[in-house]
Amino acid sequence: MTFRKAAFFIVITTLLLCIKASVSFGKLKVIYETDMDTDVDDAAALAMLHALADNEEVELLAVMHNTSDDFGPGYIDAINSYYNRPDLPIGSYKRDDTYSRDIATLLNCCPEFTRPIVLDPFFEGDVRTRADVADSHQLYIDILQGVPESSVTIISVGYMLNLEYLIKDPVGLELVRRKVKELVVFGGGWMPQDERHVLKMNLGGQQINHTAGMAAMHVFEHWPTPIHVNANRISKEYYQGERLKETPKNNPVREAYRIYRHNKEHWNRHLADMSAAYYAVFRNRKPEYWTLGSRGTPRVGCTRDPIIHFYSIWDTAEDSQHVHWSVNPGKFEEISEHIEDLFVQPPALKD
Ligand SMILES: [Ca+2]
Repeated sequence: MTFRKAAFFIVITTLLLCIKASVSFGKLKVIYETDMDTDVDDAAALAMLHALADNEEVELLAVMHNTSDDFGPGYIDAINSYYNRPDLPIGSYKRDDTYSRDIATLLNCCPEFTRPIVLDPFFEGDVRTRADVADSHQLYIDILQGVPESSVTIISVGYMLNLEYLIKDPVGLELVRRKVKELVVFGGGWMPQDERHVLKMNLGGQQINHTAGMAAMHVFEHWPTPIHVNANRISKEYYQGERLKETPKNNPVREAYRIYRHNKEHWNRHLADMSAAYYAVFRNRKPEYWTLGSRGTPRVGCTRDPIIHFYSIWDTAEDSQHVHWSVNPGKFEEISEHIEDLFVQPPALKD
């Protein structure tokens, strides 16, 4: 190689490395908080985040499991392994006081998909139960200590128990204040009118899990950085999931939908948790997709009413850093199709 050619090669290589570094710098750093096994949208939302990571739009830092159900972490590991990220850190809530399976038992619904997939050697992964993964609290501390200021987005689509205990610890609270840019939540129903809404399932439901309801109450009152909570959801005619049938049988998300929807006429299911993950990634790049409501504080209240124990209410305050967001109904079709494109996207090839 001549000197001129070598110099040209070095310049081009340096340029490409700089471009790659700048793209990498722009990736959204995400920690995903899930009550895996309450519903299958948690699974598809995680698949979607893996696809977005494959597409260089997201950097997944960790997945945190936030209930006392044992097999959620093993199932999360099955998804991570399927997407060729078997070493992606997983943390879990470790106390034995808040089971999301309670609602399934109570309503005689919602087939359990985590246990059968974790125990089936056909699916990848070497984690079984909560005992095999880190305590979410310590994992949060370790991760947040190692990231730049105001760089992390937490997407919370389950109970808030991990987050509650994180910010009850002064060290954790200070790390969140410094390192967490925002908390994006699905589990709302917050609207600006002075009206109470029944607390939604992602946050524990109206009366199912008292510990989860109390956790949401604490987090919304004390979280030190901006919170973005949903006010609506993508309506039923745009539900997705049927195309998972086109994916390989060892795809644990496909299997979850097969188990969950086996006696239904199709596999389409709501896009609740996916919409929050989608909002977190595309809220700035696609502002026409969203409607932002008034600023204020999402609050969870508690009554002694024999029917409704927990409720949510939006406490409007223009100087608040928190906001509620809605998906633009005119974009339901476009967004729902893109969400499904992402969660059926084949995993990137291994290096
Ligand atoms: Ca959920």
